[in-house]
Amino acid sequence: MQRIMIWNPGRECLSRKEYDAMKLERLKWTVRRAYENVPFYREKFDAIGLKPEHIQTLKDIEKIPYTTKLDLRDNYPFRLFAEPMNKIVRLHASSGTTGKPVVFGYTKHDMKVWRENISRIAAMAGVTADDIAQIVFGFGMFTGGFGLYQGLENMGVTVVPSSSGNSERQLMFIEDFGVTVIVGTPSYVLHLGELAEERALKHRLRVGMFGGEGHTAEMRKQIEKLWGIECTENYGLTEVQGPGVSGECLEHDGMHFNEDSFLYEIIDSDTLEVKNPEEEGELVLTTLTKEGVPVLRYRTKDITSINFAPCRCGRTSARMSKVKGRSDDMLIIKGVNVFPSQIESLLLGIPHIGPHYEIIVTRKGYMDQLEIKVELADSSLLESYGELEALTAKIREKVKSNLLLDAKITLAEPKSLERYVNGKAQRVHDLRNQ
Ligand code: DLL
Repeated sequence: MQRIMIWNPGRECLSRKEYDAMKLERLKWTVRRAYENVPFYREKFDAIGLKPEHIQTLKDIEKIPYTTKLDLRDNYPFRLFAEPMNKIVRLHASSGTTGKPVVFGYTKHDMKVWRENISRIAAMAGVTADDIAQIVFGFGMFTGGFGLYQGLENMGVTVVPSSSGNSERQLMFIEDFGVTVIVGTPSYVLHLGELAEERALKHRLRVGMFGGEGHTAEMRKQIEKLWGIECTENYGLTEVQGPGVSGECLEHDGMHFNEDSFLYEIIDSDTLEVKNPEEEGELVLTTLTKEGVPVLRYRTKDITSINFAPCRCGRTSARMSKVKGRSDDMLIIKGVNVFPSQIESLLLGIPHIGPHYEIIVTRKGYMDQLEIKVELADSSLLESYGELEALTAKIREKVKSNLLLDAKITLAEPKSLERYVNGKAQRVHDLRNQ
């Protein structure tokens, strides 16, 4: 078996006690800086009579109010910065499509930590300096492209920063450069895999590092089959850094947190109470080293749970489970709670249909209507009306028996449903409030 390196054993293999001590010290530092340098936090603290010195244990974090996306937006562009602009070396912005984005600044030290965090997750995926990695995440204000690039380069990996789009060129590089690692959103890598198969592309890819969006086990199987690679997944968000918050090792049993950089909590999205982190709930993150924009108790809306058991890979850092969905992605259709990932799981098990779909929810009078547009895997079925009917009925039945919802199923021609923003697939269209 290939020997996989742990990038920084001194940080990835601590005892729980050592992690907690380090986290407390860093939390105190972060809280004090946020209070002293960011009026938004000072006002929030003052409103409830909270002072930085009231944070004496990790549990004391519960005294601090949550921070939401709206809070961040209200402080556009730089009001959350804890350092003057001459200490900021990079700006990134969240990828919201409407209204003002949220802007984040990184100091030189923040960039160093970020590079380190990415190097760790890449090593988890089995990437080494011998690899050639093609990054098909968008490069720009999105943190995906630049975030992964700097950490891979830091390891000595040969980086091909091809960014997203222009699929034919992507395939040419993969083949001609002997690329061994592909880094991008799972939906885009799947799309490239379909094109590669059509062209019988010869390649040396062996590892996929995915992130920026979730993917189901079924989708992973399809990608592995198409490319013949081992898939790993990474999690992160612009609000606390970008990619590098957590990453999956080759044991494939959750994503290891960079615990020295981020403090995690799990809360109930409705009652806002802190839960046992091993139970499923909304992830709340606090930065522990961030100088540019420290963030306290940010509600990510991502639904996950934490596993503290040491991993077979040798790391002891806690792992988060695959993100089940976002609490604000959860659709309530005719009273039934549905995560898009549940629909994806159902669809990907059905032969003849491709991995691309759209979920459209509308309202007629008081009644919710669910439509699922599903792309056919190939055009051969288009010639037989009977087969199309049978396939539609099959999908409808599967949705009905699993989700107890009657959906209108529309089959779409192959390759008619692709839409990406920063390489992330846009799949859910909830039109009920329009
Ligand atoms: O997507 C950062 C990133 C880039 C992570 C590349 C990993 C790789 P944002 O654009 O701010 O940042 O989007 C963050 O994307 O709150 C999740 O809802 C979702 N997300 C990111 N990674 C995963 C994942 C980047 N592995 C938002 N599984 C997060 C599920 C993910 N959802």
